[in-house]
Amino acid sequence: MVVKVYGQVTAACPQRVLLCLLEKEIDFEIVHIDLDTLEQKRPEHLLRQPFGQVPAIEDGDFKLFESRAIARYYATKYADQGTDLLGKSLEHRAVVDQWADVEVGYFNVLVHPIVMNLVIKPRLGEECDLTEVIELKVKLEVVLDIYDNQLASNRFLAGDEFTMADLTHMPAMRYLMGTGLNRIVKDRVNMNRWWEEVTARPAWKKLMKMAGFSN
Ligand SMILES: N[C@@H](CCC(=O)N[C@@H](CS)C(=O)NCC(=O)O)C(=O)O
Repeated sequence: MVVKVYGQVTAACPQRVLLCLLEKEIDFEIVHIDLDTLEQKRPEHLLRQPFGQVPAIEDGDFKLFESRAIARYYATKYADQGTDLLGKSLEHRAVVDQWADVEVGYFNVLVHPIVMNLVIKPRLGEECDLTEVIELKVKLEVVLDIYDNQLASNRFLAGDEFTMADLTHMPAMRYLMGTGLNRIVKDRVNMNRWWEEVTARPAWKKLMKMAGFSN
């Protein structure tokens, strides 16, 4: 059964799902939901994602929304196929979950409004709140210091292997790297080394090609 992913391939949250499917070598089909024309708010899409956002998936009769829940579902369902994203022991899985939760609680809460201000609002002709961006950047630097410290003694966020902890950060991180704030990653030696390594992965390269991005 081919997984149907409803979303826009250039948007960060659908990319989290697509990257997981690519790492897991799962066949999928993208059903384009056009964010520019607010297709995500139409009644037929609200049946798939009641909050009017992307992504959502359909896999036979099974339907699911929320990019992180979808990614975890496929990482678990196809645990023995493609890249193991979950961790090899109960403790390793707990550490993977810990860093994946850090993405939601400490990283995305700062990066999402930064990207909204610096990338999305200008695209929509809306004004960017630079004061807010400066405040968020200060807070993000503190978070990235902790990441850099973690990556000083770990090849990846949750240890020696690439896992969901790394994957889940990548789409929003790419948007951040496309802004004028990218030095906050590049100037942190371990983070920069990590970013170069994770973006060299074949699944990421495939995703970038699908999205029409250079990297
Ligand atoms: N927590 C949701 C967030 C979904 C989300 O923010 N999607 C964005 C694209 S990355 C979206 O649909 N934006 C258009 C909108 O909010 O109308 C998830 O991870 O799936």
